[in-house]
Amino acid sequence: MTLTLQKTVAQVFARTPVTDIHTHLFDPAMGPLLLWGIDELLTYHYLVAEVLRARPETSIKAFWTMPKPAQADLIWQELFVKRSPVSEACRGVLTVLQALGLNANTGSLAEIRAFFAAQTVRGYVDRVFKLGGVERVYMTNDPLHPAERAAWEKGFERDQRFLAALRLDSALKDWPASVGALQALGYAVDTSLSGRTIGEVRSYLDDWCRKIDARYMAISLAPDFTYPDATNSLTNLMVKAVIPVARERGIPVALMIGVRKAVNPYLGDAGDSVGPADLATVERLARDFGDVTFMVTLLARENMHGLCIAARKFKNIVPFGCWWFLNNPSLIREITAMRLELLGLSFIPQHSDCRILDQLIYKWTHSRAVIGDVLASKYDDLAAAGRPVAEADIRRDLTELFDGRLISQRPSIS
Ligand code: HDL
Ligand code: ZN
Repeated sequence: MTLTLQKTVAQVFARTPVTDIHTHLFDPAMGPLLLWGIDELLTYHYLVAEVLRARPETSIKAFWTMPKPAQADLIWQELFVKRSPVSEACRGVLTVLQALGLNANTGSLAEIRAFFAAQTVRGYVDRVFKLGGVERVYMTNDPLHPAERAAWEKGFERDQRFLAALRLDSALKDWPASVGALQALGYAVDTSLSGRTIGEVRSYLDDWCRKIDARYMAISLAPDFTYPDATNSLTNLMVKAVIPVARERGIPVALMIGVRKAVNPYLGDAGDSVGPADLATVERLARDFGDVTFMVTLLARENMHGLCIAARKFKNIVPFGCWWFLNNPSLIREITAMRLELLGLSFIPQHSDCRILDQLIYKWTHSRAVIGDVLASKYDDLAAAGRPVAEADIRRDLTELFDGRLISQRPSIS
């Protein structure tokens, strides 16, 4: 690869702001729901799993009873001081500190904590968005989460950089577990999926999509999620409530498939694992609901090629991101090359999945480096085939890949 081309792509990409279509961040007006700072960074559930591997004699229960700063101190000592922080989650913390001009070669977090104590959330949001080259992010919004619902019901002036996505896991995934919570919100659902219940679930979806201005609805699904399946409550709720509301509102449904929840329940958010999804289910949904856009991200590496093929068969499938356990340089490289080769530019290469604001800096710095490199190699191939790209082409392509436009596409049914 010619260095100038790789350098040119990197320079153009650095100046191309991204739309981050899946995060767990919150509008700063929603208060403590937005996590930021070194103690949150270090106690990210990825690093909790890693510190317990470094110190297997540590009782997981004892770890969770430690105050968060003490957890952070332990993680810093075990993963960053006593060992080389080679994991992607560790390297990410270093990238953030470096971007902020903070010294990571220290055994004490005191100076770093002092820096964060001196920040205001609004000023820090601006700084992180700038350092990460991020224009806007999509939140993961769950009205059944009491603290989040309280913020929405109290009302606040929206920061236009934080768009909403209605997350459906708590309302639908373990039906009828959520019936009480939905009833408490005034929706006359019952445990059966009677016509009235379906209608009330559709009202819940419609009411909250409107209230938060949801740009898509999302749900994570187990590997064995199947469609059709007349006997399965979740499948019926997806088909009879979620998809019709998505069609009426003209918004996509994001299917996030392959999560095996709480395989180690003691680990909390770090306790989920992975399994291969059924791609035929994704294809049948896209086939039967051709006028609805399905944003699809899968958790198993072995599903990545099949997802590209499914997207070639159905234009209303939009693969997005290298999700969670796939969000590592070696896999981002493999997946992005596969997608460019099979889908051209008709996919969304990445989302950050950030839970902590500061992570926008590292997740996008690391992803830009790898994705830019892969794209440059494809441009190299074009030059070798007599079709060199100009800087304007690179800027146009990167904007198309990262401005989130595919979320707004409206596929015709045939
Ligand atoms: O379900 C999801 O949206 C996942 O991204 C989970 O939140 C997961 O715990 C995570 O944070 N992955 O990065
Ligand atoms: Zn997520």
